[in-house]
Amino acid sequence: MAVSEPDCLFCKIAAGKVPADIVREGERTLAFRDINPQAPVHVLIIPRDHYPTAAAAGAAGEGLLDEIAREAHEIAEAGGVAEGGYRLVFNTGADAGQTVFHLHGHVLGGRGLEWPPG
Ligand code: IU
Repeated sequence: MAVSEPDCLFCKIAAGKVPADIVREGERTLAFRDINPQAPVHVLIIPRDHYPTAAAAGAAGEGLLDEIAREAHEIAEAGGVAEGGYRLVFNTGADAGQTVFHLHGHVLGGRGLEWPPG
């Protein structure tokens, strides 16, 4: 598994080469505000290493998805939406709406979120 992909936007954000509104920095992860927010709280959590999807990160067996889930809850608490509820989403594949193929968990909260999603 490549640690970094030269043409990957989120690898560039992780390396500090492209600016982002960073809310949290971990040793293995980085969280920043989505540039096109879909809810009052909309933060993306990415691994610093390049995994194209949640499935790829899960298969690597390094506990990254667990870490992202923990961080999502801390971000939700900091954003005041943990008690009311929030959504942690991994769009996986083009049909699911994934447009950036560097794993990212969306943390969405602060408004009523409908189900089923569009
Ligand atoms: P998706 O699950 O791959 O569709 O999510 C990609 C997200 O990345 C989407 O919500 C975009 O608004 C967001 N994003 C961003 O925050 N900054 C960028 O420079 C780009 C996309 I390109």
